[in-house]
Amino acid sequence: MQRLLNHIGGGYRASVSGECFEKLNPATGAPLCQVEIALEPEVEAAIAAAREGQRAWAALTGAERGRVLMRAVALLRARNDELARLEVLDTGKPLQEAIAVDVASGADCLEYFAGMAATLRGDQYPLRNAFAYTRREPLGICVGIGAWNYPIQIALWKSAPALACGNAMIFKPSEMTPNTAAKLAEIYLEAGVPAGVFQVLQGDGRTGRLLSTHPAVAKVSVTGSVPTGKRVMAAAADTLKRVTMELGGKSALIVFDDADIEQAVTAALLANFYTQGEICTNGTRVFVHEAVHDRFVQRVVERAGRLKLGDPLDMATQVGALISRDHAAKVLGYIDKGKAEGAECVLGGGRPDDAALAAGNFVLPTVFTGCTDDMTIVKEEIFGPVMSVLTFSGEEEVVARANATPFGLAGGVFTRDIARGHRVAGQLDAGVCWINNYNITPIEMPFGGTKESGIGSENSHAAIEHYTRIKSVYVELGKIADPYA
Ligand code: TXE
Repeated sequence: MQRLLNHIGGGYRASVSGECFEKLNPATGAPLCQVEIALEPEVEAAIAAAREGQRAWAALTGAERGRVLMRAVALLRARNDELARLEVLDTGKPLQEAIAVDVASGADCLEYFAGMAATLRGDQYPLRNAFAYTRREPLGICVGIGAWNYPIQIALWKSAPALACGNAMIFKPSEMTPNTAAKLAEIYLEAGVPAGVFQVLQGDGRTGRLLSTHPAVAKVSVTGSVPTGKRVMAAAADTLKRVTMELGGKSALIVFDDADIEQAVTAALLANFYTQGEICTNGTRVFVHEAVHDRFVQRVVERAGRLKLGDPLDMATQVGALISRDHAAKVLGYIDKGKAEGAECVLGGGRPDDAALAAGNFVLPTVFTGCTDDMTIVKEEIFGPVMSVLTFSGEEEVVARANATPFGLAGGVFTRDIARGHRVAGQLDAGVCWINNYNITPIEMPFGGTKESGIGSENSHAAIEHYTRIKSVYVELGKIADPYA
């Protein structure tokens, strides 16, 4: 079986301990590869290589860095389908999604920041007999810690702005999805990014912890669960590292009685069943105005019931396998809780009974109606294909209920009333809101959560702030005002 090594200093290196774990295919349960775990010696080697690589990388002009990164964009696009297949083997998501979105959106992100590299600049401040200017400087060594739902996209959302700004990045993919980040390291090298500037350390929480406590690391950007985010932030506090946290959510999708119901149904399907529901921004609390509830539910059930679940490598498949056996068991546990707490399961509600899928981590698209705010399925992040439908009658009421959660990642509002759309979006306690759409994350738009869903924004100009520091330089043009004269 293939053994995946850490990618350090421009190549694959065997680890000192040789400790490894087995990565399974979520759709079949079959072993995919052995993965070596990076521990102290590998972390130290990566830090040393990053120091050296970053010096050379930061010495280039932004335009020069951008040119190199553009070559990586071309390589990513040329290898789109091959990388998408690898992503499907790791994640269990449908190939049609991985081909259309995962690698392509990552490449778009890299293209955006490669273009921006040449535009980085400081400001100038006129003063009395003096002036000051600012330099926008890279932070040095940044660490990216990834989740398993969008592995290569996450690796690119973090590394693209980091590298464009002249930093080095050590990236630790989720132990569930080790493969595409390693390919990205190869692609960056082939494009001409110096050795040490983008490295991949494989491993679990131990590797992540070693990286997020290392004194040479200036910044840690994590995508993962809320508990992990809190642990990393605490670990990073000791050396006052900067942090960006992209964590979980339990977002509200609000459908008013004047909405285009068919559009709202499409959005609700995207917000709950795309990538088997394993998306942090998902609108899993679907608040539907009581006047349109029955029509909405009828169409959701009709359309969700037609979604094709099956082998993720089949281009016709629309719902794939969940990431792991444990995770599928957790999602099924939530479904059981929903039933036990009195919600009505109107679609799905278990595993498919197709014997060909028995070895994979498949869960049927599931819809609950009659949900109330205090139910476990309405309060906790499930991270699977489970939609909870709630009813409401008034705007103020629904905004208050939508905000009654410790999470603050995203929200959606469907209405034909322009003023109400903006008013509700303005009142939602969330980092990202969509009016008459859901889960669309163009690279030009800042992305990130508030409350326990996160800190800082990825993408857009906002990411540049997170991967650079400002240095002020004061320039005297006259004589020093001397208090001792
Ligand atoms: O996340 P973890 P997992 C949510 C979702 C899911 C849950 C668990 O609810 O069910 O998180 O997913 C690394 N120091 N999201 O297990 O455990 C770890 O190795 C440093 C939301 O993947 O948080 C992995 O690389 N790093 C999310 C990464 O952190 C540590 C997408 C995330 O792992 C660490 C996926 C430590 N102490 C899951 N402990 C989203 N926001 O999109 C773990 N890690």
